[in-house]
Amino acid sequence: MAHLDKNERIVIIGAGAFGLSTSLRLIEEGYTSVTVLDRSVPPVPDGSSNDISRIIRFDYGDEVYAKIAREAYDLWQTPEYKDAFHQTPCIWTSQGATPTQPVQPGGADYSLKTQQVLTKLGQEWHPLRTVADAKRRFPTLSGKIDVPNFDAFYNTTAGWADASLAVRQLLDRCVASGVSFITGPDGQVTDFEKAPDGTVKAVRTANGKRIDGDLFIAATGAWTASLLPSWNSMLAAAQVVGYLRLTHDEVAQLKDLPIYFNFSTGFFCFPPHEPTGYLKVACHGLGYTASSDKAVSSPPGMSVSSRANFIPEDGTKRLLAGLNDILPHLVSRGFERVGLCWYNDTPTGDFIMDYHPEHKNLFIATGGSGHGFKFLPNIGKYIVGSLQRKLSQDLLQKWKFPTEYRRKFQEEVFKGDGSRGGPERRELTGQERDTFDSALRAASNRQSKI
Ligand SMILES: *[C@@H]1O[C@H](CO)[C@@H](O)[C@H](O)[C@H]1NC(C)=O
Ligand SMILES: CC(=O)N[C@H]1CO[C@H](CO)[C@@H](O)[C@@H]1O
Repeated sequence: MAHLDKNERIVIIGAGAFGLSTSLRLIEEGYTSVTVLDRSVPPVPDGSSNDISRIIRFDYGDEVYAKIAREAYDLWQTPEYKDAFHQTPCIWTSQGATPTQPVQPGGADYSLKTQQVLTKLGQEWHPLRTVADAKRRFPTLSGKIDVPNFDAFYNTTAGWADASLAVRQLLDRCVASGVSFITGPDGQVTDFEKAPDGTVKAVRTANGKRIDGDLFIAATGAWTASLLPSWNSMLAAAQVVGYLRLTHDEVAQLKDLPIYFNFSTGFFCFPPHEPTGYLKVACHGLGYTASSDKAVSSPPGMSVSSRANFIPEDGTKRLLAGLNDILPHLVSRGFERVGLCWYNDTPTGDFIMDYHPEHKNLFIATGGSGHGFKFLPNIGKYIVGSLQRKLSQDLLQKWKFPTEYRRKFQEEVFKGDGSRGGPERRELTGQERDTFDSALRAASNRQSKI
């Protein structure tokens, strides 16, 4: 399928960062028939390419991502993206080993690797060797940050993006360039229609329609494994997010708060989001799964109009513990709103951008693993490069559809890239699922009354 005719009918399923970025790139390269399907108009409310903020950084323990993230970082400052981008220092903290406690996974090791990669790429970074150093440089960190063997580094060349604004603006550019969109039940793909040799002929949608195509690109994020055979190469896992209401004065007082990332627990926070007055905190950990009857984890609920106001109780505790380290005076306020953000994790944390091994005209573009959004401005270039098999062998290999996990157990497979801190991944309990479902219903009702 690597030699694509410019007039082939290309159908992209999913209007998140991967799908939108790909659609625009295809049009820019002269493809004439590009249609994007989704069950909602982007930014899709419960997709991970949404929300008030996403970290934009190029601090990575992996050279490939560090380089393309640097490239993306520069693009975030161009006219097409800069309205949604805010430069802010980003501080990465971790806790070294102590005589009684070995280094935690996702802790100092990953931090050290990241520092080495930055140095190798000639990128500047600044160590913060003590808590006192950190607090001197960032006086808004008012908590005790009481941790043995504190270690941290920062660079001011980082920031955050207003994700929903960035997606809305990219959508406008896609529409203006000639990408077609089908949303709502007409665009909600439920199934693939295949020929006996595995070639995909069409997709079927929630209202029974079918949409034909020559090439299909599944950019379906956390929903992918429930839609097509994924060979145990991806896992939908939910991360906790909390939004704390700040007063006008507090927004001003905290405006210089850095992005603070605790490698040991995965806790991180953003500076205040002025338009909403929210302080957002979250965890980048191993997350929670919600297994369906098909025995794959997938976000519960389809076609929701807003995110459910629910996270498990242990998630709330982790968010508040993280907040207590840096801004203890806000802990008692609690969160006005919480939510789950569904990552599509891969075994190594690498994206999957490759043809499906059993369906030669089905291309898979997903596996963001919680670090994909920052590549909104340039991921489409790499996805299209992979579609055309024009990327270097190294990159094609890095992003290939992994077939080696097919017969393995989930627990052996999803170990990630070493950047995740905090407790083991766990399945949501029955009771948590029920609470989640009622929160979803409440969210939908609230929306439909407006
Ligand atoms: C990371 O989080 C844990 C748990 O909240 C805390 O004990 C530790 O002090 C934090 N480390 C830093 C550097 O904030
Ligand atoms: C102040 C600061 O940290 N700035 C540096 C961060 O890294 C970039 C990229 O190497 C440098 O250009 C900045 O000077």
